[in-house]
Amino acid sequence: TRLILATRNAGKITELHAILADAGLHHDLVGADAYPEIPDVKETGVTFAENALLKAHAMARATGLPAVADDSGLAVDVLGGAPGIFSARWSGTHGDDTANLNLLLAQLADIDAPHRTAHFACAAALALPDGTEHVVEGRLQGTLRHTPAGTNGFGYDPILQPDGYAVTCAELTPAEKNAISHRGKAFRALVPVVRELLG
Ligand code: ITT
Ligand code: NA
Repeated sequence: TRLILATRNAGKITELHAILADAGLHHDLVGADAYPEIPDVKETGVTFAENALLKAHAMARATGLPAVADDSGLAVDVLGGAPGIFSARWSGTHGDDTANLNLLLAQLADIDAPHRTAHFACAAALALPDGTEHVVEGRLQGTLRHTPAGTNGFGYDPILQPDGYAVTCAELTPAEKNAISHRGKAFRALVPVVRELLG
């Protein structure tokens, strides 16, 4: 059966294919770009979970097919959890990873090591056309570098160093990142629910 990945973020789609396949999910996974006629829903929620559910429900309703969505971001402790749900448009331009990362680094320029704690958060939502829903969250705790390092991954990966590691997420291989990431944790927790509801 078909399961829609209700996202247009290429970095997420790449990771989700690997995470879901490794978890043994054998559905026909199709990204939102396969449905160009369906408009993006407004992310009006105030939490990752609310926004992930909004995106999953909108896609399931519009297609009549089950859909999973990912809402995620970086929460910086010294900024009170920002950029949080605004991570994709922190610089003002939605999806400009380089501008978003550079603005955040500038805002943290005077903050030194002990206070550079942060985490990635991901809400993974499943919605069925009949309105059935489920959402789970995962986190990856770490600290923020002053200078980006590494070219793997996307978004803020070059500046987040996971706790217990001496490298950034962008210096991990995709498999290493997925094994510990917020997205890996959230979607691996969602898989049993997908199995139970979709078979
Ligand atoms: P969709 O809504 O279509 O899924 P989006 O990019 O707008 O795509 P979000 O609103 O969830 O998605 O924004 C997520 C942002 O958080 C993303 O642009 C990154 O900057 C950041 N982010 C999320 N997961 C990340 C990860 O694993 N590594 C680095 N940055 C991440
Ligand atoms: Na969002």
